[in-house]
Amino acid sequence: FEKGTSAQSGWYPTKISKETLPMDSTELRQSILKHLEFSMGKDLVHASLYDMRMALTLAVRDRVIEPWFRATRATYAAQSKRVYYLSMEFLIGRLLEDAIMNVGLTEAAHEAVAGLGFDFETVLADEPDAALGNGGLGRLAACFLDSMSTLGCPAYGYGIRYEHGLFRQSFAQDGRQVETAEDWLRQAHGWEFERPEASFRIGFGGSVAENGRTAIWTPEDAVLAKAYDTPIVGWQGKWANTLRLWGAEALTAFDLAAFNKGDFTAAAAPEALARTISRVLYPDDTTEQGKELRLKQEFFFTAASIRDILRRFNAEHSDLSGLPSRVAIQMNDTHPAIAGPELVRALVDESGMEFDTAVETARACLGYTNHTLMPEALERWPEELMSRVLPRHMQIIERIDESHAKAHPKRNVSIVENGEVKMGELSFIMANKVNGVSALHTELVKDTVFAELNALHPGRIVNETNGVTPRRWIKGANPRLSSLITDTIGAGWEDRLERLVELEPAIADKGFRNQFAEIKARNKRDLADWIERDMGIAVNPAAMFDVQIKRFHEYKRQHLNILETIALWQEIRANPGAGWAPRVKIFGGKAAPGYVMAKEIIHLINNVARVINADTTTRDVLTVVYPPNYNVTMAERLIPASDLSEQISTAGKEASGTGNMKFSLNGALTIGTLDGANVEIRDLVGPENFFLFGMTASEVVECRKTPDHAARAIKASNRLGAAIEMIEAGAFSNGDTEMYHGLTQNLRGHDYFTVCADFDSYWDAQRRVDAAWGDQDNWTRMAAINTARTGWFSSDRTIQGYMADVWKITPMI
Ligand code: B1N
Repeated sequence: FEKGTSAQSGWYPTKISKETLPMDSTELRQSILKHLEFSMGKDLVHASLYDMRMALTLAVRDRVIEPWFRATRATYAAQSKRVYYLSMEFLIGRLLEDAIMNVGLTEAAHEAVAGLGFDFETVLADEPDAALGNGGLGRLAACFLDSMSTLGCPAYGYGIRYEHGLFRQSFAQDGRQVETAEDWLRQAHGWEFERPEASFRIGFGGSVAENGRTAIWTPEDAVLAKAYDTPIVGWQGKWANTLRLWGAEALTAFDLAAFNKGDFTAAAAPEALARTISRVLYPDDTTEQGKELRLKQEFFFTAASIRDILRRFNAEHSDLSGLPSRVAIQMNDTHPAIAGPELVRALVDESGMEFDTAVETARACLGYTNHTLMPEALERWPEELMSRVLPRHMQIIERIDESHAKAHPKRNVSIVENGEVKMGELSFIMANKVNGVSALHTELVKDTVFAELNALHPGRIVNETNGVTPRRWIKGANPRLSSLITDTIGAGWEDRLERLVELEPAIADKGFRNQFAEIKARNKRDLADWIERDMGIAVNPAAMFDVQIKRFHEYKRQHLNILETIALWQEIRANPGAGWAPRVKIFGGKAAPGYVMAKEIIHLINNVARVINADTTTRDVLTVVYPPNYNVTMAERLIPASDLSEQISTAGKEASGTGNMKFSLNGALTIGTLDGANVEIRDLVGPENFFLFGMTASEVVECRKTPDHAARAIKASNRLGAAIEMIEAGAFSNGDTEMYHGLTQNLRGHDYFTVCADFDSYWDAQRRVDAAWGDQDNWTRMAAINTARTGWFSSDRTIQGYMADVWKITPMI
């Protein structure tokens, strides 16, 4: 490294080493062969697909080491502030293709692998998805890692190395969701480095002894948190950060005395018990399970991360009052909210800092992102549980609560209430910035859940609208569109996505539109082939691909979509010659295993698909497909081939959405409500290029005040009434009239998510979609405008916002 000229840091890694120079395929081939032989212990003749994939992974990983070390050294030399992104979930998917792309080895790798007799795509497809997340929140964390590395923001992601990621979904039982354990770590994980030296003892339970100003916590049980590091390289390999995931192990792996007595089960018990902490990802999304194990998981990874952060700080500095100028800790929702009390505990009990100073110091380091307003998702822990599992932390929480109440005697806000610890309030009070994830969501955060706290701490709440990484979601997932973009506006848009506006003048050109349309058509043919191969369903690639992919939840209203599908089917049957726009309705997504209503909706969709797809009179114009086990890789396949993006949540319920952004960027038009980031998408693409329907957030609140809003809507809409009656009559359940009773009763009665009240508006918007589809060239124009105007949704822009407003960090490159 040489001292460079970077204005902020005084350090800049100017020297480009041999390792970062472009590599040719011969060199990469040598490296693959070396790893086949010395890492996998195979020669080429005997190499399996797995061997080849691992050898390629290790050869590519070698290329990531240099930027990784360089980034670490530059950060250290500049004594730069670092971001610590604490998240229960990192939904990173596959890593190989992304890394190859980021270090500029796509052509070389293709050539080298083909030259060794393997199909490149097949090798890439052999990598299992790292499904360490449920949905948007976890995928956002993964996009942020990519952007922080691309922007040269010194950062660590901290989370849990779950042995089993999100469950695998099948529809094996007559279209019902069946969950099986996912096993991504059965094979070696080629990207990670085990770090036994970075291990911490994490305690639970026990007792607290007062000792003057400080206290001594003596836990009853403890497990070992061991670090596993994965380098995350940014665009063009200029910078790499670390994703550090913690695995739980027993302190003493094995009870030899029990073993020697022949009790083999008892001998293995300590290890088995400890490991449960990092065994499974909770399959919740926006609903919380009040499980002791979940609380332990949260404390486990948060405490290990805080210790790691303090160890790194103490190795470089001696005065803990300087912590906030070196450390920015971001809490991804309330799951790591115990970071506040744990940091205070470390500062007070282990370093002798005065309590109030410790609280101030911790607050100056902490940021909190809120991702949902759903009341059931705002974490609350029974005081009894918290006191039992984390007795010292409970004391600290009470003291924070008391001093906050004392400072604001007139206001009625507390962290501990009715025997529960409210983690949202704790996070808010312990953070110097609290952010929402879209403009609308941030306003609702200010006006609803945190209205009182917002009044006490004006300016603490800021908005950082979500974004997605264009490297994975355009460059990697849609290479054809990427080439057209490069041909049209030149290279270098991948990390300057606002440049997509430069496409706009070209859209007036018929030749450009034809190319844009042809790319979509080819992506759709690829998807149609996959659907045929995978599910045995033949779909018409010229039909409109109408796609709703996301977790299943009543607020996301997949049932609104399937009701409209039923009504449409009936209308087509009644009027077959009316020139219907042919559609393929595609669904994808998982439901939390305990979420009965969401699973009923999944079951209904599969049964509706079975019945409609068997109708020869409508087959040419309407098909319903629902491939099982939706994940990141499936999203990469579906999004570039989509024409219509379904973003139809009840207004006020979807905090942001990020799939919505991926669709627009890839040239799909949106049918959607004024919810989450849909609002900002519509503002950017223009109302004429967006199919809006439904009530606004405040209209929904008003509507609910009329207790019979659903009954009235059903009465007013023959189509809706008929669709519900068909379900009730057993049309999709082989005559069983009881099967969907829970669902239809809910619609007719409570209908909290206002499916019925929004139905007619949705139907009308769908017919506007049909009409627009009739003019294919104009559809293409609108689709291209969506691509050109949504560059703002790059997660690079989002991260720049966090760096400026929340973390106060300047980039290192
Ligand atoms: O976070 C995404 C948003 O784009 C989505 O709108 C939002 O629904 C999602 C408990 C959650 N909010 N809350 C969760 C996940 C797991 C869990 O155990 C809650 N996920 C979201 C990114 O901002």
